[in-house]
Amino acid sequence: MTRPDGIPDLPGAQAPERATRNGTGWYAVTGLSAGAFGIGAASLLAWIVDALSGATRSADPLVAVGGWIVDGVPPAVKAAAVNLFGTADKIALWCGLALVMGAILAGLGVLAARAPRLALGGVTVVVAIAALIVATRPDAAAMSALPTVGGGGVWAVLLTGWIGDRADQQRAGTGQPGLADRRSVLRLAAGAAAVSAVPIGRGLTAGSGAQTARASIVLPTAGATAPAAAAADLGTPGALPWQTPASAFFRIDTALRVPSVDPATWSLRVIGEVEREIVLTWAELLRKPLVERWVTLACVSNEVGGDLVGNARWLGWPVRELLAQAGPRAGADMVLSRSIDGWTAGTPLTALTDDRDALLAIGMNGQPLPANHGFPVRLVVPGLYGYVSATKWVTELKVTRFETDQGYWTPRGWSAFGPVKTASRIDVPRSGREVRAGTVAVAGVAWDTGRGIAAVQVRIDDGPWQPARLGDEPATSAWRQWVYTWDAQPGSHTVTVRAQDGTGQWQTADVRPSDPDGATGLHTITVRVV
Ligand SMILES: Nc1nc2c(c(=O)[nH]1)N[C@H]1C(S)=C(S)[C@@H](COP(=O)(O)O)O[C@H]1N2
Ligand SMILES: [Mo]
Repeated sequence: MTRPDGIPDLPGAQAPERATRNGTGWYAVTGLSAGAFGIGAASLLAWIVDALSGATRSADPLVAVGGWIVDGVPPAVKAAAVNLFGTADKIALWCGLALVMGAILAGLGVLAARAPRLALGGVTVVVAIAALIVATRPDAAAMSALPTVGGGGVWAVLLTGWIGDRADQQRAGTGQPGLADRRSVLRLAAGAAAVSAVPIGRGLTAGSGAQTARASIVLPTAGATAPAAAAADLGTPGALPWQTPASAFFRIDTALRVPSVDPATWSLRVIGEVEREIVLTWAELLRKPLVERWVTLACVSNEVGGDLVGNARWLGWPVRELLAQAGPRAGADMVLSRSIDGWTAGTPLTALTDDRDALLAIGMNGQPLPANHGFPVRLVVPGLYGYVSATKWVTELKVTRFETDQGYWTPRGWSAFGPVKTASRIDVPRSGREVRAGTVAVAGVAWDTGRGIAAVQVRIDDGPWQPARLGDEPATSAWRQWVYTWDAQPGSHTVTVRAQDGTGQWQTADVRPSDPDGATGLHTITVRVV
């Protein structure tokens, strides 16, 4: 037998040399595949356990550890990650997790060859930590940690078995490194297939129950329909539509996998400082008098000029009615809404009981909510940023106090209160573009989802503020389109916009970051006129 480098390969005699040349790599690869099989086994078991306990996907150690990292990273790291990766931050997290885990699995493989007991100790520690994380996730069920422990067992058995075999062969001088290398590569490939097959299989069947349910839903018609909005869209070429299609609507949440909730088993509990606790089922909700409202949803993380904002027609039952049935006790000033995956928002009780029509929404633009926008039921509250109000996959409303409870983002450095700040944005022309001299339509949107928009003005360079023409405002909770006809002269120019809210207050020009309660400052673009 000849090795690739031409030196004859004498079995046995070569073993020590090969061990130093290839041994570490072999053990690392074997460690990786043993761990991969363990993870695959854990995910497979989790699939079963989740199905048995009716949970969404809480028992999967990868999902639990990923979610634990998302919840635990310091706000500064999180902000840096979002800045660096944008909405790909979830993919970045998976890649980072894969790298770290790969290093641990490979490292324990190498260790197993030298100190098997120590390696087994390491495996035990890793599995124990993972099991602890799984068991303490907000959506953990009684048996949630079992799959992790089972997968850990598979990992330990394969690791000791494979590495023990190899060590035995080497000692007996019968090791056939070439064959062993090929085998370990096959094992690695099989292991990788094991870990990826489970999430892929789960993804393919994921929420098939919820998806079938969604497809067969016929939304009830609203007793009160949303006002006509035909004149809200100015139709400026290149501008975004006034009504944002669900497919183009921004998505923000901490869910690494979109929860799949079957409406048949969904219910909403109203608990806490109430006269009567309430459990509302999907069938009951569908029979309530529903209303349809235009509401623009804005994210507190939206930068000046950013696109984390969208406008849709929401169908739902005013939360006010539900809370009236529960009867909040005197002294309560907050509702802590909780989603099926444990995420929470703290909303002022008044925002849910006043006449702004905060909705327990089941429809978006005439369709059942898409899964990633909260199917089957979410909150939509005019005037408040999503992080303090717009709970998707909502399953619980706890009537409480700001001094007792905090929503998810508050201990992470964001304000407990998040009223939407007046903002305006230029969408055409795009910043940095060249435009032809002459008549140029400058257009965009302005929003203040509480007070509405009364006026928008545009300024070219350091010139005077000029009024923009406004589209209709069917609801003060919706954004408003505007257009300004500019007689553009050749050269480089800046264009700035500002909006006035329904009370006559102009948007502030003070530049502040989105942290802790929403960015301020005026959106300015630069255009070259030729
Ligand atoms: N369950 C759950 N609901 C959530 C969040 C979340 O992380 N989990 N994020 C909130 C935030 S910060 C925003 S801005 C809105 C975004 O709603 P969208 O994804 O439908 O646009 O959802 C809110 N609801
Ligand atoms: Mo947000």
